[in-house]
Amino acid sequence: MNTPAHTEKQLITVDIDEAIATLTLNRPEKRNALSMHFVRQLQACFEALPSSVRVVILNGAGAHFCAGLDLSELSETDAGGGMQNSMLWYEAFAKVQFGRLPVIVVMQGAVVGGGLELAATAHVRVAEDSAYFGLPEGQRGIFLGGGGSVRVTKLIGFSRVTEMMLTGHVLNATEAHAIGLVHYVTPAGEGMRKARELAARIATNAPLSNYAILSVLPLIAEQPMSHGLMTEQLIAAITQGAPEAKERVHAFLEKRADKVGLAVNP
Ligand code: 1HE
Repeated sequence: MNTPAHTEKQLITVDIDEAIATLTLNRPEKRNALSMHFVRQLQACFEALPSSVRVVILNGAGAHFCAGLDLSELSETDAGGGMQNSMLWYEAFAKVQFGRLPVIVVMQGAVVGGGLELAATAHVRVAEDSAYFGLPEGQRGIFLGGGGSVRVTKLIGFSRVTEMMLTGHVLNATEAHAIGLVHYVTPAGEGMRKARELAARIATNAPLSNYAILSVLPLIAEQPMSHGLMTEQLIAAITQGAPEAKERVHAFLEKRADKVGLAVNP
């Protein structure tokens, strides 16, 4: 249950260092379990980020990234309330996935249920080697309700999600990397360093390119091929025509720009 102390607590800390904002889920005593209040705060934090921010790093305090839905809130929820709760999660998670900012998530320990649904909203996923990934909804007698049946399924496929939900199969960080659920695996305690390195690179991309990657690429992925190719042509022409693209291409041709490197590879 949400006590007054819980609803008053600042459940997310925000640290802004020039173009990079670090948002930390800060309820380690409950393994960062997501109450409705927590989900609302997440949305509010994303909405309040100043325009100077170019990249977000999302992480969780303590030994676990996120234990999913706060199960203590379920006992009083009826069907209508459950649907409203899902809508609230969808609204908040849309701010993460379809906002103006690239989001890098750093995970350790449990990334389960709603925690995995949250991780699936991010654009780049970094797992420390302690991270493990599960969908224990079947065990708890419930179902995914934070968009995971859409997002996690798109990431790792319908068959794997079905099997994980039925059997309680938990993936370790190496397995999650092998199937593309996470992009990078780091040793313990190294996740934030990796995320900052990636964030610094993302922040130097042309803003219009980052916009196209975050806002147009997901639309293209949903479109039939002929529509997708047309959408691609349009956004390609718009980005190529922008003055910033001209300057960046000239810089490369005049040997003033970095070559493609392997610096960010895992
Ligand atoms: C919680 C929650 C929670 C911990 N809701 N309170 N999620 C789950 O089924 C995961 C349930 N949690 C666990 O399996 C374990 O807590 C962990 C493996 C994540 C961590 O274990 P451990 O030994 O480090 O911690 P703990 O002793 O189990 O938990 C510490 C406290 O956090 C304890 O409360 P306390 O008052 O006794 O100290 C736990 O009750 C509390 N806690 N996890 C509420 N999830 C939008 S739909 C999404 C559907 C789902 O997410 S289903 C999956 C739910």
